[in-house]
Amino acid sequence: MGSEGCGVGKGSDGGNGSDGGNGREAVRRKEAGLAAEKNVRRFRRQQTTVIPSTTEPSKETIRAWGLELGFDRVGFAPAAEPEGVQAKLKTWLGRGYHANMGWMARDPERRTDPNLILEGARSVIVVAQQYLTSEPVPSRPELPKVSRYAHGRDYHEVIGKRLHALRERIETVRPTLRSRIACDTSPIHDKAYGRAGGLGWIGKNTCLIDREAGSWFFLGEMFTDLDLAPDVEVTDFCGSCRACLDACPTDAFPEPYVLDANRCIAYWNIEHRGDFTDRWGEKIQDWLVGCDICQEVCPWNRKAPETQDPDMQANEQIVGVTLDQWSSMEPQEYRARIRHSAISRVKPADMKRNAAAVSLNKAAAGARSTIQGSASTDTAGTGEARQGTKERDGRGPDGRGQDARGQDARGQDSTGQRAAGPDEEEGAS
Ligand code: B12
Ligand code: SF4
Ligand code: SF4
Repeated sequence: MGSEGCGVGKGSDGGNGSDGGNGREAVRRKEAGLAAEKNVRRFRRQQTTVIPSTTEPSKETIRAWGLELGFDRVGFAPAAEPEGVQAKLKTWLGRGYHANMGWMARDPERRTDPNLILEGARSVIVVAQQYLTSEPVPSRPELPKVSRYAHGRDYHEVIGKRLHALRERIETVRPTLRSRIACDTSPIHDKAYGRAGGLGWIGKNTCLIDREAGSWFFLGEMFTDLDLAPDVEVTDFCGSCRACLDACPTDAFPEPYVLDANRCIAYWNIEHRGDFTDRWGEKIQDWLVGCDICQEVCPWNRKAPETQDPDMQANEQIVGVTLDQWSSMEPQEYRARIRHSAISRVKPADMKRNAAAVSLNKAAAGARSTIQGSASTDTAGTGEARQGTKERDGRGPDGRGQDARGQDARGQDSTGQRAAGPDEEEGAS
């Protein structure tokens, strides 16, 4: 998602003690003024070239520290523009696929040029934080659907904090470390660096996917001046599968690997400000916040691991709220409730808009179901599950049924065996 756009920069970072941005540094800068800041920058530049580091923690040490701090995976990417991403990003913006996310169009160079993030960057530590839990979506049938990314504690906060802790550990070995931390908080293309650091491939649904971990994970980065060899990139394992493209109820993929935010539910119920237009109130169906469909159907998510991380567990304050409660909530209560949640991206008025639309959609679906129920003896599906021409029918790409918790879609089949991925199933390479 795009917390970076709001400029709040939660969990974001202007750098460490030697790269500006923390509390002490901010105060010092304020006192010293702009001229002094320029001197500091000049000094730092000299420092990089004049004082070579003699001690560097190894990749394996950093990886072990990262895992110890709670990350699920740690990788290393080169501090170079991830291959082809700048051109892809510009084409995407040129086609207006960023909808009203004007902040996406600012500074496209910065998103993919590590030197614009940290001058003299030499490597990028990339981290993955799994967020799939056993909590079903919706939590209970009477509740609205809040997509999984927003169930637990705000990932910007969690990843930011852990990256800061990782940096402190690295500094015990390399006190002169220059670094910059990001997690969807700066104009940086998180997935491109995650991909370059071996955390997965960018799938046709545009999410970063790993064969073992699926795609239910968040990404964060630390740009550093450490000399660390990059990890090996992962091959694209989408093969000939197109489950996500076919399942998207709003045809948001103009082509594989390209998402048009103008047609994505997650854009409309999270990023769009103000009233819905073009019948988007209906098109969001019963998704109050975000949308998980193109991930739920992905075969690589069938056996994605559930995280036990306390910070990622579903928060009842978020997943246990009824539509009526969301609709009538005072802004003050709303803010208190969503304070440590990724939902803080959704403004109180926009949450009311979403809740009103979902209520209408549920009522319409209920009415359709009643009519269908009296006209036919076919009771295989609920009205809700039949809404819309392309709506998810509760089945994965192989037609296997899925309960409200998406259990089977995650491959927890009776044998307990890992479901084959698309290549294994279809022999594609
Ligand atoms: C803007 C944004 C959105 C927008 C647009 C989504 C999009 N796909 O661009 C909206 C609001 C729709 C959105 C939705 C979601 N988002 Co979002 N979002 C972002 C954000 C801020 C920027 C993404 C971006 O740069 N888009 C621009 C286009 C150009 O990039 P792109 O989609 O990656 O598309 C390009 C690639 O696929 C590339 N490509 C294709 N093949 C290849 C091959 C190679 C070799 C390379 C290099 C590139 C490449 O070409 C495409 C160009 O069209 C990032 C955080 C960040 N700062 O990076 C989070 C981020 C992508 N979002 C995230 C999440 C969790 C979500 C949701 C799951 C939340 C939800 N449940 O509702 C959905 C998923 C929808 C989806 N299928 O993508 C995570 C994804 C984690 C992961 N495992 O992939 C991120 C990384 C945040 C984070 N730090 O964890 N999001
Ligand atoms: S998040 Fe939902 S609406 Fe957006 S592309 Fe995926 S399936 Fe389509
Ligand atoms: S559903 Fe299939 S095509 Fe889509 S991302 Fe997953 S493996 Fe790739």
